[in-house]
Amino acid sequence: MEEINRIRELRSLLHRYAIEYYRNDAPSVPDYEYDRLMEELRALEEKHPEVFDPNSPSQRVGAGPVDGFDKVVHEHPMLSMDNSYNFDDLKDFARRVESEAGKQEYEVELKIDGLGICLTYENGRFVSGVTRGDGITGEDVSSNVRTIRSIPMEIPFTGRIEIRGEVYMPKESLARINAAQREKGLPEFANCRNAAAGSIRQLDPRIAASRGLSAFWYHVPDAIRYVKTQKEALDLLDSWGLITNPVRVVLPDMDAVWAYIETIAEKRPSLPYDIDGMVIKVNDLETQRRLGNTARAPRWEIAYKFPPEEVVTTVEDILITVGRTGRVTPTAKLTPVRVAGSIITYSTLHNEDMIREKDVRIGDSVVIRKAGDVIPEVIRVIKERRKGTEKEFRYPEFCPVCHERIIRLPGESDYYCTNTDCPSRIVESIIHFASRDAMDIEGLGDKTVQMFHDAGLLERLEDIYELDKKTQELLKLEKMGEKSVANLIEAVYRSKKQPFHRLLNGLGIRHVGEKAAKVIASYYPSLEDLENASKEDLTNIPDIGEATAESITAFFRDEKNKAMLESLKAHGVNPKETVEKKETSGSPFAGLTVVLTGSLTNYSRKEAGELLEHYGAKVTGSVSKATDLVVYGEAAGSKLTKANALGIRTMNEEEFEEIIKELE
Ligand code: 0OW
Repeated sequence: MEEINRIRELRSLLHRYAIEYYRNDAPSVPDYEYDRLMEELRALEEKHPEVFDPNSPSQRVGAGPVDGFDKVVHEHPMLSMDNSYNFDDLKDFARRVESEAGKQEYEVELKIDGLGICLTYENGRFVSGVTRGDGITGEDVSSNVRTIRSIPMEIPFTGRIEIRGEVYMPKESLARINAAQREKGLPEFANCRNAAAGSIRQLDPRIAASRGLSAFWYHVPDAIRYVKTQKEALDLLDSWGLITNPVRVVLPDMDAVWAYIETIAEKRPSLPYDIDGMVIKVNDLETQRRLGNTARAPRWEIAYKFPPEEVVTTVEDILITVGRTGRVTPTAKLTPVRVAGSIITYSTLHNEDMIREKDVRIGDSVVIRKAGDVIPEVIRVIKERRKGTEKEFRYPEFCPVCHERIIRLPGESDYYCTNTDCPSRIVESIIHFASRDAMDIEGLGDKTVQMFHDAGLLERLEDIYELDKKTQELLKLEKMGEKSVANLIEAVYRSKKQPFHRLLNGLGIRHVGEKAAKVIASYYPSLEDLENASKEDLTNIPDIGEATAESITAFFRDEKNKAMLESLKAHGVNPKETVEKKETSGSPFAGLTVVLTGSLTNYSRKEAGELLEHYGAKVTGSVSKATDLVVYGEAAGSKLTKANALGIRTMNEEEFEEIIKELE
C-alpha cells in the first residue's frame, strides 16, 4: 500500500512540475530532479500494473499504435467563423453587433493556424481530445493529445467540462521534422498546419510525441456558468494550467482593434508559430449568448484574415513539366524564397496564354503570392527592373523527355505530349496512383518514383507490385536503407487492401477523380463490374455524364490498360468496394432526383431514402425544377403542393411499395 501512495504522490508532483515548466517557463525543480522522480514513478508503476493510469505523467511518450480513430459527434457543433479582410468589414461587424446589443468591448486574439481540437475533462481528469473534423463529427485522437506535454491531464475542476483550442506545430519543429522527412525520403510538410494535422492524426502516438506539437486553448462553451467575459474565461484556463496565447487584449472599439492588428502584422514573421489572422470576439459572455450563432458560425465573433503574403524573387528558368494526361505545363524555376510559412522554388505558369498575358520572361523579377496552402502564383512581372537580358519563353516543338512532338489541340490553351509511353507521363501516373487520395502508398512520393523510374525499377505502373522482388536493387539507391525499403514493401502490400474507389481514382481515367470514383464504385464495386458496364449504364449514375462514361469505356478497351489491369489482378490488386452495391439496371428510380415528403406507414423516411438510393435515385430535401419525382405519404405538405404546381410526377406510398416489391 505504501508504494501505491508513493505512485499517487509522484504523479501529482510530476504533474505540477510539468505545469510550472510549460505554463510559467519556471520549473521549481531542476530537470535532473524531474527525471529522477519520473524514473522512480516508472519503476513503481512497473511493479503495480493494477493502478495503471493512461493519464500518468509516465504515459506522455505514447502507447502503441492504434489501428484507427473513433468518430465522435460533438455535443455542440464546432462552428467555423465568418471572415473579414479589411477595416470596413470589421466596422460592419461592430455595427451589426452593436445595433442589436449596444456598445461593446472586444477581446482580440491571434488566429493560430493549426487544427481545432476539443478537450473533455471529467472531475478534473483528462478524458478525451477530439479533432474538429467537419464541425459535427471529429476523430478521437486522445492517444496523441496525451503526448502534448503542455496539456495537463488534471485540472482543478469537478464535473464535466469541454475546452476548445488549436493544436499547432511551432515553426522550429516544422524545420526539424522536414529535415527528418527528407532524410527518410518521405514527403515534406508544406506548412505548419499540414504538419500539425498530419502529426495529430498519426496512428502511432510515439511518432506524434516526436513531432513537438503544442497547443493554445481559447474557448469554453460553458464559460458563462463560471465567469462573465471571454478575458476571464482565458484567465481561468490559465489558472488551471491550460496554455492560452499570451498575445491578447480587450479593446473599446474597432479603431483600437484595427490599430492593434497593424502592430501584430509587423510582429507576425517573428512569432514562433504560424497565424493566419486575428479573432475578434465580443468580450461580454451574456451578450455572446444573446447574439447566438448562425448555422455556420457564431454571430459574436469574426476572424480577420491577413492579406496573402507577397514576395519578390527571380525567374531563373522556365521549364515544362509533362503531367500524367500528357498536358504540358510551363513552370517557373524561381530563386528560392520563403512565403506564407514555406520555401517556394517553383510556380506554375499555367499555359502559354498566361505567359503572354503577363509577359513573363526568363530572368524577370516577379511578385509571388501564396494564400494559405494554395499553390504559389506569379502575380506580375516587375518590368522596371528589366535589364534587357531577359529571354522570352518559347514552347519547344518536342517533348524534352521523350522527344516526340508536342501539339496544341485546336481551341485548347494547353499543349500535349501525345506519347502514352512518355516517361514523364508514366512517372506522373505512378505518383498519382500512389498518392494519398488514391492507393496511399507511403514512401512512393514524387522524388522516390522518379528515382526508381530512372533506375529502371518502375517502367510501368504495374511494376509497383514487383518491387518486393527487387529489394537488392532498391537498397543500392540513395536514402533507401533497410528500414525504408521494408516500410515501402509493407506499404505496397497494404495498398492491395484499399477499397475499389481508391484504385479507380488511382488509374487516372480522365474525368474520374476521387469524387466521381466514389460515386461510380458505389454502383460498380469492382474492376469486373465496371469493365462490363455499358456506356448507358454509366450515364444512368447520378452526376456521371456522357464524356466520363465514354472515357471509362475507352479506358477499358485500350490494350495496354487491359494488360496493366491483368497484371494488377495477378498481384492481388482487385478490391471490392465495401459500401453495399446499388442496382441501377431495370430500376425506374435510376438516375432520378427524388424528394420524399409526408409520413409513410410502412417505411421510415430513412429506409425509404436508402431504398431509393439503392435503386439509383438521388434523394434531395427540397422540390425544385430539377426534381423528377416526389414520393408522398400521409399529411404531405408544401412539397407536394409545389410538385403539383410545377407539374412534377408524384407517387403515393402504395405505388412506391409496389415498385420496390417488384425490384426486390
Ligand atoms: N484559430 C484560433 C481561434 C481562436 C471560436 C471557437 C468557438 C467559438 C469561437 O486561434 N483564437 N478563437 C476561436 O474562437 N476560434 C479559433 O479558431 C477557429 C476554430 C474553428 C475554426 C477556426 O480555426
